[in-house]
Amino acid sequence: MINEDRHFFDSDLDPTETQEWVEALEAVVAADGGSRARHLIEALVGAAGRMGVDPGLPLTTPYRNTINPQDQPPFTGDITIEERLSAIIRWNALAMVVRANRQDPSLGGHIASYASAADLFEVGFNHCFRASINDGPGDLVFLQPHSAPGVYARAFLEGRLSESQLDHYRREVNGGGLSSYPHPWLMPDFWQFPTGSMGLGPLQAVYQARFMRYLAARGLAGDKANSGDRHVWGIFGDGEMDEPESLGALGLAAREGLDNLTFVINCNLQRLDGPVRGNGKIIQELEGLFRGAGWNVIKVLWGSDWDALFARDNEGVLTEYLDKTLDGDFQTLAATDGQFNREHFFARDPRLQALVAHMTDDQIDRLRRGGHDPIKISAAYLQSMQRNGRPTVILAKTKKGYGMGHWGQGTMTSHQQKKLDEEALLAFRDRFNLPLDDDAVKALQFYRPPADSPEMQYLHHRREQLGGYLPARQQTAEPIAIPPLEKYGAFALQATERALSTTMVWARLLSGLLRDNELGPRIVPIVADEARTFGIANLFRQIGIYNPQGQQYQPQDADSMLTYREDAQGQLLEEGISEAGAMASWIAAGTAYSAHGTAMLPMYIYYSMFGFQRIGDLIWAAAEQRARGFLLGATAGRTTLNGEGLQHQDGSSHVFMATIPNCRSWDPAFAYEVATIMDRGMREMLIEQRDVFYYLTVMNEAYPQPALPDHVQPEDILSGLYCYRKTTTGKSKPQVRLIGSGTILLEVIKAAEKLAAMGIAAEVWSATSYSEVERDAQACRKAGTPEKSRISNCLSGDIPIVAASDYVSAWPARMAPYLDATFTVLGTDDFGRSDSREALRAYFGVDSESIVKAAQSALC
Ligand SMILES: Cc1ncc(C[n+]2csc(CCOP(=O)(O)OP(=O)(O)O)c2C)c(N)n1
Ligand SMILES: [Mg+2]
Repeated sequence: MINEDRHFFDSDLDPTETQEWVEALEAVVAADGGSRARHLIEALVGAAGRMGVDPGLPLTTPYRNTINPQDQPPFTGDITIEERLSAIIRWNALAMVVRANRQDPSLGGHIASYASAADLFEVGFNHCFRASINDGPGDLVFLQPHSAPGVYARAFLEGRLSESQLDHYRREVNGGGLSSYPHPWLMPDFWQFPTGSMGLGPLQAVYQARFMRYLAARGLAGDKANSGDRHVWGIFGDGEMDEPESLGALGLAAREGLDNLTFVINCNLQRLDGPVRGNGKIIQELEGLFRGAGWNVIKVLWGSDWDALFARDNEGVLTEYLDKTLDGDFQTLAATDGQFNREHFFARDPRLQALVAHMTDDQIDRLRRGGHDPIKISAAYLQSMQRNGRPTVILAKTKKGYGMGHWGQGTMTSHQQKKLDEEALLAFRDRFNLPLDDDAVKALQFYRPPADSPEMQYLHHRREQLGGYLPARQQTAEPIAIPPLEKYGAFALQATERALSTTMVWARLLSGLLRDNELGPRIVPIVADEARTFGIANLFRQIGIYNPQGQQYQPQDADSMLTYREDAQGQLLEEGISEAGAMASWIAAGTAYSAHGTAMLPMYIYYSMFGFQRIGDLIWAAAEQRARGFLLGATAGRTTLNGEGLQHQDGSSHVFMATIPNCRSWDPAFAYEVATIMDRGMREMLIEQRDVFYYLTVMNEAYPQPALPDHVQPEDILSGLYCYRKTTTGKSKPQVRLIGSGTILLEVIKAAEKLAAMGIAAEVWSATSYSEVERDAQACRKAGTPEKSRISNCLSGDIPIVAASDYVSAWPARMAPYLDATFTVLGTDDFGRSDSREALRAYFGVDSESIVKAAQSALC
């Protein structure tokens, strides 16, 4: 019955009537053009809605180019020279990978991806990607990671990389080599954005475009006229779009009207293992997703040589067959020759066959997909740069391994093809008319045309017009003065009667810093819907929440001191429940010194469990991108955040963090420690311009804060380990050493007092950072001077040591290899659970009682 109903509704009740409507529309188009027709359709759709009829409009358009040939702007380049240049770059990229693997087959590398993307890259480099605008910063370009060989090959032509560097592709250990993928850490003056982990590039591109707008709105972008013109480009893969991060910020980009952003998706229909959507059409799927999210979509599917075919296809039969051909079949059509395409595609319908009857098999073979035609690509790129309030995605259809013949074009295994035999190399040379003799081809010689050749002059001229060469990375910016700690943080150095948590201490320090005229505006506080949790809701009113649309509604709490205030010049980034988005904002702000020439200081405060554990890969990318700033892991510690239970209680973030070489992590217990660490961090990042970032765990347990002890110097706190209290029993030498960090230091102090009451002399140490201590010990050991390490200076001898932590025991245990004494570690090694702090600390064995027992047994 249901099926019959469906059949009833799907069938055309009155084909004649339908035909009349279509003809009426055709008449409107003929008389008044497409925009009038569009107006009428919109009016009809609106009317249908009012009548309660769901118009059920598709989000996709036919499988054709979005830009009609008659609307295409004239191509402004020299197509012959550009095609010669891209052929040479293709060759050098291929030669680089194959040479590396001749030297050492384990090195790897990719040929097929860049082969498919070369024209997408080259049109960008020749026409769009600006290195600088009026001497100010230029566009930001995110490049597909495994197409890096093409970028190196271009830089070689430009004279920015030497033949020897090309020859050391993926050989970096002895210097002078080239990274596998875009790695700013390893090539700091070259690569800007690490895109090696699929999905992080698209996400970051959105937030960079957004941050550009944020800087401009706040008057921090330098010359405002330039900043309005800057653009963010990202060339990504169609397979990469499967990553949740790739699509996760589409809504934000549309909502905030980021028309300074273009995604170019190289739709070669394949990923590593096989087709992206064998049974479907990835381009149509992406079109629907992006259009639904509010983006402009420009499809670049067919090259110029298809224009004539479409023009003659009066019945729309070509479009119909392209529409119904699956990607899996398109892949086979890419992997085969003209004859096969004629027999298996065009022969499906006599009308199709007739369309190509005048063409030879070779001509059919050379029919280009849109993503291989610079003329079609540049039309799309130029259109995407027109500001219409929406971001743009360009869906470019290509062939994976384009030009690699049956050795790689469209083959299921093309992604990992990195060896080509001589026959394949010679065929590649012929396919792209490269000026190389057989011997040069077999020897995989790199080719650079003479400096005075038209190609080289053209190449340099184009880049000159676009403000210089790309990619290129700026490494420093103007330093920013840091106010003296006493000016904003004196309270933190004195004892407080009032109980304060370290989160509250941090918030107070932040408030003070925000008031500093020079540093204040450069701070970018970031939250992912937890400002109230961490007690910084006052910032809503104080500095405003950034929203490019300002606040068009009357907030419910307008009369409150803490009113929820959105503002077009707001300073706080409230990212909603998106830790990945918040982290991408943190990266944009933390690398603003490089990407925008304006140093900023991001402080992102979040539930500590949803940091390294949830978005660790983004933090890793931030590290390699040399981001500078503070990450605040709040409500940290497995027993300190007590009620929230297993999923929230963080006992491991410090262990993850310790694996990131330029992240300095801290687990402070007291206000003066927090203040000292913040002060040092800001100096290190903004004045000394060192590429480090700080991870600080801050807690929600409030207790009276002690004053900075007289015997403690800032260097002691910053070394990661210092003596907080000498023995209290009057004995000259301690019998046991107790170490604690974070709130557990208070349990350690209590334990020391209990031990003293038993007549046992205990020394109390605060470990502000086990990883700093361990890194120092490791460095001293490597340098052959272990006796100079902080550990040796503080903890040498055979006095038993007990360390207690709110983190897993692996965190303090980092010190174990460097200690001579008996070392007992108490940690929180288990799933978390809900209960009172006392109960949890007893359960995990990190309360004062457990510490006393551990000390007693260590003394036995
Ligand atoms: C997060 C992550 N997972 C897996 C990979 C390994 N990887 C690199 S490229 C690739 C396939 C990419 O396919 P696509 O995005 O379609 O790019 P194409 O090479 O086809 O242009 C994979 C799986 C990676 N780099 N990052
Ligand atoms: Mg692909």
